[in-house]
Amino acid sequence: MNELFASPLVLTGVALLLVVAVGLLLRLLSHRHRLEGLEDQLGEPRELDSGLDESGVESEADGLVQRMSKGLSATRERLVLRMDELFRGRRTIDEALWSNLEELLVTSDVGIGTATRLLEKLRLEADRAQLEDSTALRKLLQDEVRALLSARAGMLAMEAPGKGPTVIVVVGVNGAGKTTTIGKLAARHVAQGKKVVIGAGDTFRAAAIDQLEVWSRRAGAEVVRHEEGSDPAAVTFDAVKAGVARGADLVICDTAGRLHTKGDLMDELQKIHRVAGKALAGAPHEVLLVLDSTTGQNAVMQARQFSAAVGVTGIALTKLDGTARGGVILSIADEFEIPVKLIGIGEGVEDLRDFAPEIFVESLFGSPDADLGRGLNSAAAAAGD
Ligand SMILES: Nc1nc2c(ncn2[C@@H]2O[C@H](COP(=O)(O)OP(=O)(O)OP(=O)(O)O)[C@@H](O)[C@H]2O)c(=O)[nH]1
Ligand SMILES: [Mg+2]
Repeated sequence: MNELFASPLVLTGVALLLVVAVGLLLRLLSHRHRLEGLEDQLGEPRELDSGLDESGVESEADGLVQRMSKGLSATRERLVLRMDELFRGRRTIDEALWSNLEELLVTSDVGIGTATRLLEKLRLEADRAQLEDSTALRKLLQDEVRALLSARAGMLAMEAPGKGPTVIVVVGVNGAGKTTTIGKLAARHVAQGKKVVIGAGDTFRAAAIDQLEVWSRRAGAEVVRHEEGSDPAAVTFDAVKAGVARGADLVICDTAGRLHTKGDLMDELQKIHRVAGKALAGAPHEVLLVLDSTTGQNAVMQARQFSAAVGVTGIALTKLDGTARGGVILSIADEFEIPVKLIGIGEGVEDLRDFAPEIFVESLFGSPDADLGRGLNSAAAAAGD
């Protein structure tokens, strides 16, 4: 009797084990397959030049300004070349010129409030200096833009070596470029000899976790991941703890692309923030808001909503390449006291830059004589100083 019971039981047990084993194997294979597919999409990995020499200074100023200049060409066309057209047809400064200039700034995504403030300052300056020639006005505008952006530039807050990892939580709406920026940032720090742990806190989609894992592999960073659908705050907690335990220099936490209009999603970000602080006192050291510059004034609205919900400490402005809407950076600098720390100028691993207003303005405007070649060289020299 016992034997009769035992054998079907044993058989069922073995069958169940086999099913579980095959299931696990299939899952593993499909995971690998998905990662390989993603790697193919991302293309061949490229060697990363950190862009810094031994003393941490940008070593390739020439290349940098040229890349920036190329990346900003659409914004330059919309903003600066149209402005030059305006000035070319009108040597003297009159009311029509002011009003055309305002229209030009507003249609270049500078935003009406910022455009008005900028032009008011410019008028005062022009009156004070008794300017009559529109070319001098161009130079003045360039100086004002430089001053505005310089007031809002900043570097990522990195903890001193030996003080435990710097923790960065990266937030932003769907598709803004969070994961890509994390990948680039991780690669840059690994290239500088730092140990980097990445927390896959966007748990809403398995593909998001995989995408981050591919970037991490490329970058040479470690990834902490949970199952799809798990609690993002728990991933963040584990990633920060892992960073501390493994002696990492940097822990970067991804979050899901959130609909900024939904309050409960912002609650979740606040929870992630709190939990990071529980895992390591003082964390997160940065809350980096990623904004997509191609969305123009929408990016300004996102900055408003995210900074009201979580203490945003820095902005990464992505996709400045190939968009004519880069003028939005002026709005962001004007309306918020949050520094722009990083800019994205392409999809490649090396296409992330610290925001350097001097180089940015030079790349955008060229030299005051509209001699781009000379402008590029002088910016390169300045960056090499
Ligand atoms: N041209 C350009 N494309 C970029 C840049 N940064 C990101 N992208 C692209 O923008 C798309 C979205 O980037 P992701 O990093 O996946 O955005 P995300 O914010 O993580 O999106 P979700 O995970 O959906 O919330 C990808 O196709 C990136 O390659 C940039 O600086 N320039
Ligand atoms: Mg993502």
